[in-house]
Amino acid sequence: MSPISTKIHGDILIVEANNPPVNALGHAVREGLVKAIEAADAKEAVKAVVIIGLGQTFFAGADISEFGTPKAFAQPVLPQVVDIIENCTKPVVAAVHGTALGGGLEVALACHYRVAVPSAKFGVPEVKLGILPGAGGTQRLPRVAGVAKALEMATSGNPIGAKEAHDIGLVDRLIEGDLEQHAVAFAEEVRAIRPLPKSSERDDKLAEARANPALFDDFRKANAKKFRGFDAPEAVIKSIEAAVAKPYAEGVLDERKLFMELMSGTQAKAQQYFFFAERKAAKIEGLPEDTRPRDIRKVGVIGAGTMGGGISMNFLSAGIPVTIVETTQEALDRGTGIMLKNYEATAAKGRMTAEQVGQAMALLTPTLDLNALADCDLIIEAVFENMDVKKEIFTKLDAIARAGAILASNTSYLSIDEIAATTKRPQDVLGLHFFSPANVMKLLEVVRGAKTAPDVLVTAMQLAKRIRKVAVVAGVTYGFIGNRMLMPRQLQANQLLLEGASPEQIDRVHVEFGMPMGPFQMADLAGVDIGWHRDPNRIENIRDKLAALGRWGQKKGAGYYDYDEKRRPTPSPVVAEVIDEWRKKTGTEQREITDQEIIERTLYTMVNEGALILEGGFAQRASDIDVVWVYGYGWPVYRGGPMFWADTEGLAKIVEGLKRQQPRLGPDFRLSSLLVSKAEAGEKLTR
Ligand code: TC6
Repeated sequence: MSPISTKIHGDILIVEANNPPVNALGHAVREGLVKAIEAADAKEAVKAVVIIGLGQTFFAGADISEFGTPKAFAQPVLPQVVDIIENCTKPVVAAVHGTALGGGLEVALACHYRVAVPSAKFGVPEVKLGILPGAGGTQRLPRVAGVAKALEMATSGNPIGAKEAHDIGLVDRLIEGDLEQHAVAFAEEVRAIRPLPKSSERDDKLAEARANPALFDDFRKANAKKFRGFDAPEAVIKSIEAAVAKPYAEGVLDERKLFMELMSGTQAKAQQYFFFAERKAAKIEGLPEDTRPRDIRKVGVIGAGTMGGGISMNFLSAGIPVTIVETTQEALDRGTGIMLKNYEATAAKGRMTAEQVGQAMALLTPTLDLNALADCDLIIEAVFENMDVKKEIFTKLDAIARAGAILASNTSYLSIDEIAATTKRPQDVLGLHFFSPANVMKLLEVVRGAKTAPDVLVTAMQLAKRIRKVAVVAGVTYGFIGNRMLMPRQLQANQLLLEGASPEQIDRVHVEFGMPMGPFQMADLAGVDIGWHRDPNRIENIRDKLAALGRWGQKKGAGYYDYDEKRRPTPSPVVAEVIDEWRKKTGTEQREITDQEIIERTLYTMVNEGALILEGGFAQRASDIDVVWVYGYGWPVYRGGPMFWADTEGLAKIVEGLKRQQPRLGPDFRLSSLLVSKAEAGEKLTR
């Protein structure tokens, strides 16, 4: 049965799309749309057309699962579909609810009119998939919404709301009440108007940009940092430039060429892979199908430090009450004060109203009494990393928490099984590892203990979605997925310093690779003193020495780099001296280190660690590891994640590099047999 059906209301043809879950514009939908428009053209009795989506949304875009398959190019392709719609001899009205995204917005732009419910959203998220709106979107959107708005929407991929869309002329009428009924009434109003308004023929909104072509370079400069490394934003800009500089018929050809170039590139493949990786991460293999989540109405957080405060904010922002516990009034006041300040800073940026800040803070109950957690459905411990302290807390919680409450630890490294064993309810215990700053970072590692109950896991995954996190399930292994993979990278980076590389060189290689910062920049940001034993007489490595010298990173104006008052780094002669001293002390011979060696020793070893994690069953799938690294550590999404990147590099090349470097990788290095066997079989990690 075709996902497109039609019905007649008076002399208006209603074209309904029914392709759950998001009415993606797969081949059958495209075919159905063309047939419906052709029928409208052919039937004398039809005076206008309304296109509407059944279910939760208008068309949310092209069908991404068709990309890379022959279906994506099966006729009619979307550029043909939108032209057929625009060239319909009867007025066509797009009736939008949910999201008109990507190809969906391109369909709406090709319609002669657009009406929408106030909750509808409009966007061109293609850039997030490494491509551009390739069905006339870069040509029609600037003509309808203006060049500046089109640039912003198409390079960010972020949608705008219906009200804004209405204000800028993208939507002709906002509909309160029944969408179909009002869209039909609208179609009746406009049925006789000729000539039909065609987006591709509009010129008025291009005039400003034609008078000021420098706006494109200004836009490039203003966003250079954000676009660094990505191919798609520049192609989007070029394509919109063509819309301004050339007639429509030529502009679409430029758009097509740029689209095809992007689509055949590695970045598009990586970003499209990542789209599905993110959604797959939410699925847990092997759970009984009838597993139902537990009800979470109230959350308790132990510890009002940076982590505890940030974790609490997630729940407060989602409207879930939080009881936060500290050991002293001073710490409690400091913690809640910082939370309020963070909310106020968000409000100052216009992302929250003062009223919303008040509402969030009103849901917070600060207390010094652990017993106040007795009525919480979920309790998250967020105190410092010390197993004894954590065990003591969980023993107390076991006595306080109500039956069925979920007990979680925010530990970054420690064994959830050991923690769970201190309670009489290990089935209710799991790890919820948030990343700092916890109110901002999207990643949540959900650590599944040996005895964690299925419904506890399902609850955590559902709750993550409620607080807008991307959750990945990890097994109990030191450092879980993310931090475990960070360890070989850090070990090799430190060793490379001794062998002749500088912090600047190692960081540069990582930044050029696309990471937001290198290992030493990260250490300076997080604090060189983190995890330091604080004994100035016990100097075991370069980091200890820097910490003992008070070079604790950015906060002290000195770490692996020197910092000026604006926190701009410069290479430090003191650090160079410390490294030199340490080289002599350890008798390490200095040699020239190539950038390639840095990649092999810091990134290939991470890939190997990822493969060991898979081998040990500590991650469900390779793509989960990629989700951790993109959302938790800023791995460039245009490289897909470490596992996808390894596949694009070729596993044989990775194994060969690791074997070549093996003599330098230290006594604890173990080559993953999974990696080796996949390399030998010519297989991939992500498949
Ligand atoms: C484009 O249009 C290019 C045009 C140029 C042509 C020349 N295709 O996210 P959810 C699936 S590019 C296929 O969990 P939500 C998704 O995998 C496209 N599948 O739901 C998931 O499947 P599962 C531009 C899709 O309510 C299920 O639907 N458009 C697509 O949280 C539910 O998804 C976009 O980039 C798709 N386009 O959010 C929009 N979209 O259940 C991408 C979703 O098997 N989509 N699925 O795991 C979204 O941003 C969101 O899905 C949403 C709904 C906001 C529409």
